[in-house]
Amino acid sequence: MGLWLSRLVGLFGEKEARILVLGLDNAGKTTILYRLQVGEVVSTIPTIGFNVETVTYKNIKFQVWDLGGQTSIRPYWRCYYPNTQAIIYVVDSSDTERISVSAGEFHAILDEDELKDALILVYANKQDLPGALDDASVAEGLGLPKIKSRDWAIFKTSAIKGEGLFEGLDWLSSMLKTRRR
Ligand SMILES: Nc1nc2c(ncn2[C@@H]2O[C@H](COP(=O)(O)OP(=O)(O)OP(=O)(O)O)[C@@H](O)[C@H]2O)c(=O)[nH]1
Ligand SMILES: [Mg+2]
Repeated sequence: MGLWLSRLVGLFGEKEARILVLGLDNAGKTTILYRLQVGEVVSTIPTIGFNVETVTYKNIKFQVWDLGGQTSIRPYWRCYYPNTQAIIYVVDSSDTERISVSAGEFHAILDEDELKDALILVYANKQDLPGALDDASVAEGLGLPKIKSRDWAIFKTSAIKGEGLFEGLDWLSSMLKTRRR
């Protein structure tokens, strides 16, 4: 497609965006992917490798990559970084013991040159569980308030109840629409 035509499609038609869903193992990434795609809770097993699905929302075709979060496979995340417009970083808000481990992985992502322009959407997931940290506490735990040079947002979610997920996509789609590509 010619450049002018692709710009025209970008203006009036469907826009596409490549999104990576990252976060520690058991955060709820795969559950979130299928909640967004089919609107249901699916039963999951730990992801070895990835799942990829297309979610069309607000006239944007999101190509959503859900990567496995176990320690031994986190080094492979970087293979998926090129051409990524946004990261959805998922935190198990009830896993208070590992919030600092999650923060470490999160900052490693922010430091990646290939992701320097990527939007950062954080899901403080598992809000339905007792003792879950709220969004302000998860933000604090990740060191989000100190980040001034990036576009970021945090949303409270429960993938099980289906809450908060599309509010996050609303933010992403409005941010993506203001960016020219
Ligand atoms: N209570 C509750 N459980 C959740 C929520 N989201 C996911 N889970 C559960 O958490 C467990 C792990 O979910 P997954 O979606 O497989 O986690 P993951 O982040 O994909 O894990 P890896 O593939 O190992 O990286 C499953 O038992 C889910 O049902 C939530 O919002 N609330
Ligand atoms: Mg998974």
